Formats: sequence, C-alpha cells, structure tokens
Amino acid sequence: MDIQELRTRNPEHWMRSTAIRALALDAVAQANSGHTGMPIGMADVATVLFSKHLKFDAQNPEWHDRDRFILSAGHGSMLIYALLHLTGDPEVTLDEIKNFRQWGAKTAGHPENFLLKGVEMTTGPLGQGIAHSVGFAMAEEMLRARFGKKLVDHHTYVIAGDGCLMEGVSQEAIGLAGRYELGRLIVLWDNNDITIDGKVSLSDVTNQPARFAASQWHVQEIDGHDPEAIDAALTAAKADPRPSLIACKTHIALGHAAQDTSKGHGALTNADQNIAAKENWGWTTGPFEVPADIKSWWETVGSRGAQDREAWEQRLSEQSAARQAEFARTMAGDAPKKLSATIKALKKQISETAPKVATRKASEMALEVINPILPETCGGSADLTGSNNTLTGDMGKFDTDNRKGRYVYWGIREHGMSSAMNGMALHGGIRPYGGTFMAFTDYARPAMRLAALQHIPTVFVMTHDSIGLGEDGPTHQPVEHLAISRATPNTLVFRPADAVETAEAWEIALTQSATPSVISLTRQNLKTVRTEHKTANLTEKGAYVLADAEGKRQVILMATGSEVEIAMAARDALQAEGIGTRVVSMPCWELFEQQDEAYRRKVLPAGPVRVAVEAACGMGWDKWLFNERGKRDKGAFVGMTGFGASAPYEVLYEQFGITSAKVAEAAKALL
Ligand SMILES: Cc1ncc(C[n+]2csc(CCOP(=O)(O)OP(=O)(O)O)c2C)c(N)n1
Ligand SMILES: [Mg+2]
Repeated sequence: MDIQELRTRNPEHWMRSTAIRALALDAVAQANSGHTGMPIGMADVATVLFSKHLKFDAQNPEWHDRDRFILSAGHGSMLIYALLHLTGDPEVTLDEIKNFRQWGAKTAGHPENFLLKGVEMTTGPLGQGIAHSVGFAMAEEMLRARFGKKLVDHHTYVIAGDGCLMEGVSQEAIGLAGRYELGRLIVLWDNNDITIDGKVSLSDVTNQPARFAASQWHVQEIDGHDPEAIDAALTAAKADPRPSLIACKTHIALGHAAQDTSKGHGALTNADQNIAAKENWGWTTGPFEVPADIKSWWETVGSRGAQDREAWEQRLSEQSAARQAEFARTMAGDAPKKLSATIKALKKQISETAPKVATRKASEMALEVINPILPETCGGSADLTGSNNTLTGDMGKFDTDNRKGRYVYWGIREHGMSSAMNGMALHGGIRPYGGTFMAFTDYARPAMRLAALQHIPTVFVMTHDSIGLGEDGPTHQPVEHLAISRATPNTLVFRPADAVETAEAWEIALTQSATPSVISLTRQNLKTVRTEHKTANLTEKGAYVLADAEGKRQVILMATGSEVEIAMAARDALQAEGIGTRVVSMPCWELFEQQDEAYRRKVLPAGPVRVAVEAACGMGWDKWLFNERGKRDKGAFVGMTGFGASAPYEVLYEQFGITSAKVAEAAKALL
C-alpha cells in the first residue's frame, strides 16, 4: 500500500483518520500492551462511518434513538476510545486515553458497557458483537412497530474482524439476520487477512461474502482505505432492505513496519518503528497531541446529531402524556405496577388448587398472566417451544411482516439466541427470555456469562433440568450446569419447587435491572408444596423454612426444585420416628446469600445435622452443609456423582439413590 498516495488522494480525510491511528499508537505504546494494528487499519472506515452516517450526539450517548455502534473486534478497543475522545464524549478525556488499560481507568483493555456510556456492549470474546447485534436490530424493529418511526428509527453498525467471522456463533447470527430481514443491520468486516497466528489462510479458506449472500444478505466488497468507496457502500447498505455486509479490504497496522503481518495485531511498542510510522503518515505532533483544527473537526462530528436529538425530543413531547410515560417506562425497563398483584393472584389460585404440574408448565402458567401486562417481554425458544413452554397465547410471531410479534422462533441456535437476547436487553425497551434444555446451557454459556458481566437482566429458561427428564438419557440430563451457573458472578439461579415458587421466580427475574436469571425447570410433574397462600414472595429470600420440625429440631433437610418433594417425604419418615426435622426450600442461593446473617441463621441454625438433596453434582453445597464452626461432620449430600442414564425417571431416582429413604438414612447416620 502506498501511503504517499493515500496522503495525497484525500489529505483532509487522511489527517482526520490518522488522528485515530496516532492516539491508538501512543496509548498502546504507553500502556505497553493492547492492540495497535486494528485501529490503524480501520481508521478510514470508522472516520467515514462516524462523520457521514452514524446518528449520534457525543454529549448524550444514551439518547434512545441513536444509531448503535458495536465494535465486535473488541481487542481494537483503542479505535472506539479514540473515536469517543475525538468526538467529545465527556467521559473519555485525554487522561483516560493516557491511562488506557490501567487500574481504575474507564478505558479498559476491552470496551466495557458498564464503564462507559458510549460503549453499547462489552466486546472481546470474538463473535459476540456480531451475535449481539442481531438482538439490537430486532429490538429496533419491535420498538419501531410499537412506538412508530417518529420515536424509533435507527441503524445498528458493527465492525467485525476475521476472528468474529471465524467463530461459529457468527453463522447463527448471519442466519437469523438473513431470515428476519434485519435491513438496518450493517456489518463492516475488517478484511485484513491477518489473525494472531498468521494469515487467515493458515486455518480458513471460507468465501465470506458468499457465506453472507447464502443467508440472503446484501454484500459489497470495497477498498477499506478509500473514503469515497466507504461512503458509497454505507449509503447503498442503508438503501437495501436486507442486512448488509461490507467487506472492507484493509491493511493491518497500515504504514507501520508491522503492516500486513501478525506482528501488527498486538502491541506495537518499538519506539523507532513508531516514530517511523508517524513520519510515514505525515503526523508531526508529539505523543497524544491532536492538532486543534483536526480535534475541532471531530467535535463537529460529535455534535452533528444534536439537532436530530432535539427534533426527536420535540416529537416525543408531542405524544400524549400516557404514551410518553409508557415509552419512558419501557425504555427504563421498569416493570408495570400491576405485576406484583398479578403474581399474588396467581399464587393464591395455585395454592388453593394445588396442581401437580411440571415447573416448565408452571412457568407457562406464570407467563400466561405476565405477558399480557408486560408488552415489553420477548419470548422465544431454540426450537423447543413445546418443551420449554415459552409461548403464550397473546404474543404473536415476530416476523418480516409482523414486527409487533413478541415470540421469536430462534431455530436450533442456543448461542445465537442467547447473544441476541442480550443485544435486545442492551438496546433497551425489550425484556427478553428464551428457552432450551438445561444441558445445552453449554451452548449458550458465552452469552450467559456476558449477560452477567454486562449487568443485563436476560432470562434464560432452562427446562429438563435433571435426570428427571428420563429416557432421553445422559446427553440431555444436566449434572454440572447448576454449579456452573451458580459459580457465575452476578447471576440469579432459580430452581423452583412448585408452581408457586415458579411464579415468584418469574416476578423476581422480571424486576431485575442489572442481573440475568437462569430459571431451571422440570420436565416431570411435581406436587404443589406451597399449599398455604402467602402474599409475600418467599423466593425473594432465596431460602426459607417450608416445614418446621415438630418437637426437638434434630435435622435440617435442604433441597431445591424437584427434590423438595423428596425432602418433605423424608421429613415425614423421620418425624414418624420422632426425629424433629425441618425442611428448607432453597430456590435461589444467591438471594439467600444476600440476606443478613440473622435471617440466614434463623433458617439454618447451628445444632441440627444437615442433609442436602439435589439431583445434580454436589459442587457448591458445602457452603450450606458446613456448620458455623466449619465442621462438615454434621452434613451430608444426596445427589449425583456422575452422568445420568436412559430410563424412566422414577427408575433413575431409585438407581441413583435420590430418594426419601436415602435422605432419611443419611440424616440418621449423622445423628
Ligand atoms: C472467543 C475468542 N477467542 C480468542 C480470542 C483471542 N484473540 C483476540 S484477537 C484474536 C485474533 C483475531 O483476529 P482478527 O479478528 O482478524 O483481528 P486482527 O488481528 O485483524 O486485528 C484472537 C484469537 C478472543 N478474544 N476471543
Ligand atoms: Mg484480521
């Protein structure tokens, strides 16, 4: 690539885009870590996108009708930090740029949505940006259908690298965007033919444009250093009704000694080479210095959207008061006041009729009363709608001709579904929940982890939650999945014991603002254990006394979900022998941990022996089995020690020894 030619072809553009290059070079060199080459290579694309197409107002990064910009290639974080700084985002000061990757800086190694308002989502795990973007674009379609183009009318732009496109989840995202004709989704591919280990051809020969085209995308291929070509491609992409891929042929670390090599991927810290690169670029100011005329041009870019925002605010203020309030409530993610009363009424009805239903069915019963009063919910399943019980009567199918539909048929794409749900939650205005079998948590995990990290309330509906699913056997029977979910920070893991606890779990999940929920549900029918109606949401405490000991309290049985019934039967047996036994239902460990010590001690007092029963691996239970003096000798766990098997579930519970008799036996052995 002839840098001289680029410099002279469009000198103004060149210097503006080179401001990004220079800041990236200086910040990475100062931090002595990071990724220099990507921001240098994509500076031209980003400059044209931000200055000519992206609708944003740098002073108001949370304006609801802004275009969303997602840096899927999150290692190139200095690209977005440079853009935010140059355009005048108040949070990204020059000091932040100088403190790139340092303790306490908002300019973390990879962009984090919870550190900077101008960052739409956390990226770094390759492929997640493009996968989340599907949800951003779906949310825009749904909200435009609901509130009208006057209030919702924006695009989603993604910069993705070779790595993002190589990750499997990209295929799920591409398929979904193509099927649902997400025409306002535009992906700019940094087609630089370089990854960490070398050239892309080392491990891949996929014809990427053909792959996108095969899923009905609009595809263009351009020189990613030609500002006119970039501008024209973006204009054409917006005009086309299909989602768009713009393959931008670029040179990683353009103009640097490391150009077009995998060395250019990482931190370029050689001082002589960096000086030479700046000379090559014609950049003569000192480190972190941007000439005033260039900075001021960028600030004009940053304020370009202010008028649009003001016009939008005007349009919002012209809506009826009720509509304005509903828009505000929806975008803030506040549950309607009716939710609590609705759940209470359902609980009362369940306690009175005591149905024997699977908790997946109980979940459907809860959703049947919730969805009509929460128009912001978006349900779905990864091709297991009838098994996950996620569809309710009023939702309608989301489709190309029905953007008001609130139920998404995600296809067999657990990972893509979970990422897209996160995208919806991040966009705002939508409360996504989606189902699959709990064993396939593994297929959804990368997105579940990102939901927790990004502080968003995505709800993962995981049915068929143990050997209790029976004949489908060990591939489908989760054993370790509760443990991995519980091990994930900032995640609420619910395993309700009956239809009442299920309704309570839904109420909690749908009122979260910054924490995802995993709702673990059975395939098999369970007795209602909460036969006495309580208006209070007992699941909110995480654990509570379901049945207390009669006489001297000698044993505490702890259980979740389907095993609460077993614990209750064990209690009957022990009480019959005169052994006072308390049963504690523990539908959500994380909420129990949040209670004060006095409450926790009240529920789990010192003294009695403790037995926990759960049809899963025992990892994590020690926390509740150890008594207050750190002694395990008074606690035992009854559960799984290996994989399950294929047989009717009653046989499996017998064979794996998860029975009331074994629980009672374990308790007596400790006395
Ligand atoms: C899921 C995942 N796997 C691996 C990595 C580590 N990693 C970061 S960047 C990168 C190479 C990416 O290549 P490309 O997207 O082409 O970026 P470029 O080198 O062109 O900047 C890898 C393997 C990661 N961040 N995420
Ligand atoms: Mg690359």
